[in-house]
Amino acid sequence: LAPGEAVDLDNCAREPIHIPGRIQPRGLLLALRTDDAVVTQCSENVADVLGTGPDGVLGAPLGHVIGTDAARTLLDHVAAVDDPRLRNPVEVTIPVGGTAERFEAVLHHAPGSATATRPAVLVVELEPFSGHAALSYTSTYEPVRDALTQLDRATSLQELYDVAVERVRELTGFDRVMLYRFDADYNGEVAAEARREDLNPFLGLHYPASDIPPQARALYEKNWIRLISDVDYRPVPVVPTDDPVGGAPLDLTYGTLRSVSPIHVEYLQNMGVGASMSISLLRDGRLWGLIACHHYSGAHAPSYAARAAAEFLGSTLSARLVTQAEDDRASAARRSAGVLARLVAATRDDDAPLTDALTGTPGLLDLVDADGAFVAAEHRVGRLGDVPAEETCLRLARALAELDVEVLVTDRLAEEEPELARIVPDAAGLLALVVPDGAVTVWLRREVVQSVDWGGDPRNKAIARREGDTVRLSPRKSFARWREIVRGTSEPWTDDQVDVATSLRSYLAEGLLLRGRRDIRAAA
Ligand code: BLA
Repeated sequence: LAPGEAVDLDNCAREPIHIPGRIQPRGLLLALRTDDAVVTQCSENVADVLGTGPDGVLGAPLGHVIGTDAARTLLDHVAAVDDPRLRNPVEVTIPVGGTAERFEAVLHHAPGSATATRPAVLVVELEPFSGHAALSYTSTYEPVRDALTQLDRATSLQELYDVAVERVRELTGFDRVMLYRFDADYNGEVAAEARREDLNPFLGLHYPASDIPPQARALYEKNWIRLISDVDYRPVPVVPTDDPVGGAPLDLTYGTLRSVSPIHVEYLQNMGVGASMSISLLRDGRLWGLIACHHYSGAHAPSYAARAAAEFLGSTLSARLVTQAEDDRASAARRSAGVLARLVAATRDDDAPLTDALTGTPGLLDLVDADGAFVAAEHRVGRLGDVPAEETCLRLARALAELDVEVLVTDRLAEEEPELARIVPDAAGLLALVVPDGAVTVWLRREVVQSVDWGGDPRNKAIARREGDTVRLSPRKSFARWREIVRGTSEPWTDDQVDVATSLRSYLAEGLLLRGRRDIRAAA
């Protein structure tokens, strides 16, 4: 952004977050040419960690910077594997001021850095060894194996989500772990949650698509895990900013230390978050959701191994989600076919009014989930769940009968059918079946719950909101804007729900015709 330029949703999506030119200070970064292992760029904090400043590091061979043994270990490793990312981390011991210190090295080739005449740039990120046995059998393999067994046993999507968040929380120790699922427009909902008991639940809350702009989503499709271990960190510049060989800023798409967008940092601070981590959930290569983790009591940095284990769970979950979604759909279809058969059988009983047949056990709400449903037929109204008074139902039924439609489906009633919305102002979603001169059947859904109070502190205490005067679009304002955009929409009706309702309509039309014939015969 140009100095003084206000942040809005458009330039927010243009922020080039893959080339921030800075890193988070929990580790240090070295970039080197792969042909001669000479360091071409480094993070300014090398002096704090290694005791030698950028002047002593830039232009020096890797062996001079981290010691010949550590350099050999890393370079051999890179020579042995195609994609160094697949075998991270590498443990190394580096002499620092006379003592040997242990580090986890995370390696990758900077994307796009190799050309016909130039070998790739190797990015080495070094994080001090976190102390506990990072790669031990008990700390990672066992919980992962248990989690996989549990994921395997799960019989519904919700159970999969619940297992995933519980296990990721156990592996990584975050205060709150959420499964955040996108809708078709990338608005999201917290679909599962494991949290410290004293925290307010976020389960069921909705957030706008603009909270995670498109370039961030694209990045998360490539790099499946990111950790912001201390939201209040001071970014450390990478020097020189441009790679002296390629002449471009270092691409940190795959960097684990990549510095975070300042807007997102403010967002997390507003939420009272001290550390944040996300794991991508993909479906056919596209971002489907995130496992989003928060820590509230300051910084939090799980070891690379724990993160890798969490990422592995995320990718296993991603694979399971597809088959489970199909299984869930198939069993929902079987269930609704059963309900449909029983409803239709009930309507074929000439002695019972149609309104009773559709509002008994099972009833219309067992066929299609909604907040309320009613049927108007034979001068009666049968109501279920949260529906308006009988008089209002009749007015709506008459208005629908005049529309000359057989099936009407909308999840934004006020926008698409303003006349009908005036009759039922509390409804945002409507699914209606009209059999002319026979019956009108209606399911209604309320506006989706979309209120989240950003002023509310997840730790149940009031937080002081920072009022930055350079950043005018605070995450909070973006939320207010989103409310305006999606005002008046309900949960969408699925194709399966519309299909089964449409089948019911055919049976009702046929049944009403039969009843009519019998009535005529009886009268004759
Ligand atoms: C990134 N926004 C993110 C991320 C999440 C969210 C999970 C990924 C990074 C991380 O793990 O922290 C959003 N976090 C949420 C949501 C919940 C949560 C919805 O916990 C719900 C519980 N964000 C804004 C606005 C802009 C914006 C208005 O609200 C832009 C003007 C930007 N969000 C933004 C950017 C990133 C981001 C740029 C990428 C951060 C990065 O990786 O550098």
